Amino acid sequence: MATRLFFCTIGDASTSEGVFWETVNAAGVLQAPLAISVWDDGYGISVPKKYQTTKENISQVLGGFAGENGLDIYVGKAWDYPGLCKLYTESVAAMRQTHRPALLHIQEVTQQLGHSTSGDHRRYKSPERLAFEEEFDCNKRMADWMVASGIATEQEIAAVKAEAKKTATDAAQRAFRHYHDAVAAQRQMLNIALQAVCAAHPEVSALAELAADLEKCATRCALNY
Ligand SMILES: Cc1ncc(C[n+]2csc(CCOP(=O)(O)OP(=O)(O)O)c2C)c(N)n1
Ligand SMILES: [Mg+2]
Repeated sequence: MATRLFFCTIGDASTSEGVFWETVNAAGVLQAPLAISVWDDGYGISVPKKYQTTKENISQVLGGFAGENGLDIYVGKAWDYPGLCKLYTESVAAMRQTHRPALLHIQEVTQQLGHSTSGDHRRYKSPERLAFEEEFDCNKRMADWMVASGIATEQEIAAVKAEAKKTATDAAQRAFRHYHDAVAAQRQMLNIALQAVCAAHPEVSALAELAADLEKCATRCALNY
């Protein structure tokens, strides 16, 4: 019986890459107790899975690997927290008995903003999909479950959210200030050098224009700070 299991995770679109298939195949051949979770949000960055995954369904196309001497395939919904607890408890228990690898295809993962904070998923998701993500927001659903099962109160959830927001906002401001302070220091050095050159060559009007531009830029940055 396997005493140790191994867990790895990957996004749905990343399953298109060769290393995923090599891993799935090797885990099956070696009967390595590897639990592979695929977080399926239906997109690879902004590209929908109809351009990424055959049949738009990774667990379905992996069907040929299923069963004895292969791997066990489980499907769950990302927003269904109690369902996931059950799925993982059962699949892990089975893995300890069979020593078979498992693929856990977790569907309907929702995103807060898109692939990263530098993008905006409103650019590429339909209004219907955005409405679905609002309603089935995994964090919201988990909070609802915590309240319903008495793990936390609405107030406690609100406090956690407020604290998380403050932590993120403070960190963003610190990073912004750090960046701007570094730019301002460089600008000041440039200004000192430029003033010296202007004083040495008052006849070159382009230098004075450059100094004026730099001044304007500094004022604009200070206003935006
Ligand atoms: C080996 C490798 N190939 C390509 C990329 C470029 N890349 C970054 S994210 C991404 C798509 C990821 O999609 P998915 O796995 O579904 O994650 P999601 O964007 O949904 O979080 C790709 C192709 C990379 N980072 N590494
Ligand atoms: Mg994805």
